[in-house]
Amino acid sequence: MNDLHDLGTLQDLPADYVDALRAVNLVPLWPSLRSLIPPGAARTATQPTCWRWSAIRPLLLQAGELTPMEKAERRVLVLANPGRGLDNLQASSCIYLGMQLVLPGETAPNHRHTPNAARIVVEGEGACTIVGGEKCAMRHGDLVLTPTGLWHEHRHEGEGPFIWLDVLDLPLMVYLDVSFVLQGDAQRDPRPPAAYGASGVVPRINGERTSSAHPQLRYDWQRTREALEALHRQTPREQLVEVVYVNPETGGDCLATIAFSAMMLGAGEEHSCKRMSPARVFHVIEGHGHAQVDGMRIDFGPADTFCVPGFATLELANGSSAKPLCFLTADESPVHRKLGVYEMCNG
Ligand code: 1HN
Repeated sequence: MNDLHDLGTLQDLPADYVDALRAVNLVPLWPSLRSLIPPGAARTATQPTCWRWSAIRPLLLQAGELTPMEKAERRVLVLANPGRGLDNLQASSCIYLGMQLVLPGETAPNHRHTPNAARIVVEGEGACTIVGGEKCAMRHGDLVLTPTGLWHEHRHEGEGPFIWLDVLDLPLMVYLDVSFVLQGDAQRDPRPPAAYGASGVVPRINGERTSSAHPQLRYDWQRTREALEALHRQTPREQLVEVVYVNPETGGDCLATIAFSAMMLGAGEEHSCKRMSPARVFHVIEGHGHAQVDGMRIDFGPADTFCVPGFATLELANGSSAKPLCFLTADESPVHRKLGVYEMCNG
């Protein structure tokens, strides 16, 4: 059924015919058809890639010496996938990754933009992100959301460098021609989070429940880790221990385009993961081990980040016989689901 004819190339046509077409902005489909819809399986330019913390950290600290915040607005080194062209600043088709540095006393100015963003805290103490007037503390392993359209700025009131991993749907927004930013004045008198900070409760003001499209912006790593540990205790060894970051009001993905999860592999555990269509990014919160991504071995340790292309085979192994291995992951599944392709690709 998938035995299709070779459709040839543009060179099979007379050059003056192709020129006549192009002169009136026409192009024949058939020479491109097989690469546009390859028979049987999709293709991706995304390559399995690992970005090592030991390589990133010194270069990022150097950026802190070379480039003041006023010259950068956001002082970031982008984790670019070589298969997609480094200058395209893409980890995968929809996901952008960057490691951002804020130094003590610095502020990354207030702005809002169409791309959805999230931060995973890697190193440091005493910084915060103010998102939509809410002051979100940032501690190691926390996930802090900056959904589309919300004002956000970063402040570092502690000591030493502060570093986090930015995860954005920027490539998608750029592709859709909707990527833009608005600058704003600093947000005054930010309030602490009032909803879902601890117990799943939300404020009621004058008898009415408050409502927000994104009721929870900060997900505390220590609480997530406790949930993973509890789940690990009650899960059979062959089953992967994973929790998904949800919007607590809807139960849906916490951002519209990128899904986030946390994973724990107990001491000595290994897992073969299901092949999935969405590309996926893994960031190591604690522990070390290795992955086989389409047969390519990636060794990783704390704060390393690696990317698994869509449809790739994936095996994960904890390299420690004593300690757990924990990841935060980000993947493109919300886009695949909304486009209706998820079922056909992963059925
Ligand atoms: C952005 O707004 C931030 O707010 C970080 O920290 C990285 C990359 C591209 C476009 C906007 C931030 C970004 C970004």
